[in-house]
Amino acid sequence: MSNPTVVEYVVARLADLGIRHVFGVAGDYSFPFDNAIAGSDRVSWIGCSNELNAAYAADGYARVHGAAILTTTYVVGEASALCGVMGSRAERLPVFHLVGRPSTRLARTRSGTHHSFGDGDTDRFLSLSAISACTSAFLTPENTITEMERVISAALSQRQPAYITVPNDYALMPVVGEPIRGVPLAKAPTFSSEPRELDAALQAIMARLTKAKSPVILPAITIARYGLQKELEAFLAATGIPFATSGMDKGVISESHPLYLGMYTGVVSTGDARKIVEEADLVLNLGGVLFTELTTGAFTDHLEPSKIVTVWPDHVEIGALAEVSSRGHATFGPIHMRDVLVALTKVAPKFKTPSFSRPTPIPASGASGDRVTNSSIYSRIQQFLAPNDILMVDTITAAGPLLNLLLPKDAVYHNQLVWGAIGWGTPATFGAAVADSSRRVILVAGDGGHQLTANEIGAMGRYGVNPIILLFNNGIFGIEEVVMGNNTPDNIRSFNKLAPWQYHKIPEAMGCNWFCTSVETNAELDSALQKARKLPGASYIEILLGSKTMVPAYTPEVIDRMYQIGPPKA
Ligand SMILES: Cc1ncc(C[n+]2csc(CCOP(=O)(O)OP(=O)(O)O)c2C)c(N)n1
Ligand SMILES: [Mg+2]
Repeated sequence: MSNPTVVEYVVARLADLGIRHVFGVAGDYSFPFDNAIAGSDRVSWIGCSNELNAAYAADGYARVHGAAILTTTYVVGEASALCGVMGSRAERLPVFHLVGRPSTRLARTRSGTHHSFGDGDTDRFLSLSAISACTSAFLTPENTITEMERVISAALSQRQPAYITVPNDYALMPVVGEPIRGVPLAKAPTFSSEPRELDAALQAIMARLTKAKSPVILPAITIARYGLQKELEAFLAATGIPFATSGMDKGVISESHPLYLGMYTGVVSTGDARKIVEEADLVLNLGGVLFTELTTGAFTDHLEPSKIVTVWPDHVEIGALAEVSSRGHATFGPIHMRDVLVALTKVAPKFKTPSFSRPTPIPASGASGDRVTNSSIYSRIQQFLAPNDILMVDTITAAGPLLNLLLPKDAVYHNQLVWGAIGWGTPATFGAAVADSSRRVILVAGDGGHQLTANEIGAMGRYGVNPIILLFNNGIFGIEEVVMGNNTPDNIRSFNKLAPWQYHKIPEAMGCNWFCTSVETNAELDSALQKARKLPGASYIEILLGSKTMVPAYTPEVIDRMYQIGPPKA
């Protein structure tokens, strides 16, 4: 039998990982990829409304499924997808971005083509897509087999996107060499720890652990990205060390875990997390928590660097650099964090878990007949969440307070706290729902963000997914007024006002046969939520907040800490 073509091989090799869907928008330079996908019985084509949405949908799919495929067309498609792909890079999600390009003959003769500046330079934008990913490959029939192994390994090692492009003519030629049949994602090889580095790192960590009296763990979301939740749970069981999460890492393992302290986010931490974390004599940062203004309550965290040991996905860093720098080994690597977790679980001492009060759910608030308020909605979302739910929260006002939710058993929480592009949530919800139809995906979206990407609802109806969408209609870019210090609803800046859409009518206009409603009172919200939970199909609940229901603006001190614009204070 003759070898598959380059595009057939790429699709088959990625399907070996267990990826079953491809999100994209078709286009002539990508027809070879489009046809190979449509012609494959191992993956299904999922057509999105635009490439940005497709990238966000692939991001959502990768969060739930482990990896995703995105395909767009040359320049105009791939450029639209960039913000989404870069978001996946920031949030550590392996998305394989497949793009076709003009044939080598067109490139060689520098013929002017469409999707260009008309100057015959077919590679002008190549580097843009390449740098949005952690690795890239320009395929030829000769290099496809080896290049695919390299980019798959790099993307899975870093849990970040890979950009794969091929000229139209090469795309349809058979690959040269012996095709490789890959293994599913969970078994796919990434990189190996260097044994002596691993040993040295373990010794350094054990030297700290055996001296520690009150250690604490901050697990990062990368633990979930690398599929290491079971390994983390085994480590927790072996050591009895309690853990807290930052906003970016919320729900990395179940919040019903008995060692869960709550959120550690500086002054806005929950439960006893702040006290226990800041009084700990050793902080094990497992997976590399990112300390940004949004994960630390505007930099109000207080962690003495010398107390921190960070197990990054690919290396280990011992906090007090000075202590080991005399030997020149403050960091160790390459080391796979799985190897550290597994090895430490066998040798780490068992600690007496400190007593702490369990984090509590958001308390009930808001009488039935009253108009909804931000806090009455948060308390109802708390009541509404069920075990195993997938909650997606876009970058909106609610994104801060909803970190206080106590997630039911095995419910997970997704946001985009580092990348923070509004509008991500709607297509990402679509992708998550495609990835796992057995779980309920619930989206919390703001009207402003929704106006960027709401057209993906059409695809949700087309492919029959059943999310529950909670749309916060306050008529404005509310959070922007909050971070600008505005407490006066009559004084909204023109650039933060929105066109007054009738959101709950969107699904019907986009061909969806959903339960759609708009609610103004707590009682209406309660009954809409109950109905949505019972219905097997999708629901869309528009919550009419009105632009007068502003949440308290940030104080000048918080704004100053976040943005640090004026001269530093003495
Ligand atoms: C792609 C993108 N554009 C602009 C911004 C700046 N931005 C951050 S939050 C926000 C407002 C979000 O408004 P909405 O979704 O209505 O939620 P609300 O703040 O009203 O709760 C904007 C415009 C952004 N983060 N991302
Ligand atoms: Mg809004």
